[in-house]
Amino acid sequence: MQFRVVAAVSADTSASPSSLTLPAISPFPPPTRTRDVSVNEAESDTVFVDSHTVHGRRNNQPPQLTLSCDNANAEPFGPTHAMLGVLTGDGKDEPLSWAHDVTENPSPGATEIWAIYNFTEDAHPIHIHLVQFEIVERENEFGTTRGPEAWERGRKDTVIVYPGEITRLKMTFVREGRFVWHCHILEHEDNEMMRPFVVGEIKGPAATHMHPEDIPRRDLRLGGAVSSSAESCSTRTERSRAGAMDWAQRERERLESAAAPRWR
Ligand SMILES: [Cu+2]
Repeated sequence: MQFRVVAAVSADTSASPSSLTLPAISPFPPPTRTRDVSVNEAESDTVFVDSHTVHGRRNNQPPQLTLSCDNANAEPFGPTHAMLGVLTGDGKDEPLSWAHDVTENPSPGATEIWAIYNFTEDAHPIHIHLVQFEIVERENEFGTTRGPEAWERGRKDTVIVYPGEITRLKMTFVREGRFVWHCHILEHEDNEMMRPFVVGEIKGPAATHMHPEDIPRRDLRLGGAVSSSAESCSTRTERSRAGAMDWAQRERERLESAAAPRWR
């Protein structure tokens, strides 16, 4: 393609963006409830390190971690996949898979605040289907809040949630039905970082009927990564791999079964 810049052949009647006035956004009604939801990381089943006191964000970790497997105090280390979930009563993260029961069930027309707690070490673009929300504020790990960025002050359907922060959104659920919310990083959304939510009556199954214990452990690429205590670690890796293969077979059978739920 080629374009050529030439002298104007007619008067320029376009408006400068700086002189434009955008239509006002009508505010949401006052929220009737707040939901605490979470963004989480599943830790490795096969990579362990010598125990350290505070697990999680990089700046909480000691400068040297030693790979360990047989140490009784060793802790799992190395995130395998990110998930969404809720908060426990005492404020801890509770990751839930796609298959778990619906936990977010707003009434049609309800206005709610969703407080998204990001327990991971990464920022995630979180997208909520079929709803337009307002970014109310973000709260960092020290309790300091700040408003949305200049480019985030209109209605949004995706928001970046930063690590160690609470991102609060306000929205009115005008459409009834079953929708999803998820991370928009492809590798994340395709790997269980997605949850259903239902506006109004939950029709059909509340969950996919897959037992939470059957959720696959996607820790297949780490075999041999642990140098010490190789036998114990490889045994653990093999168990993890076998469990995932079993799950994959059962999932294939479930999808092929005529009785499988068809609501997706
Ligand atoms: Cu993500």
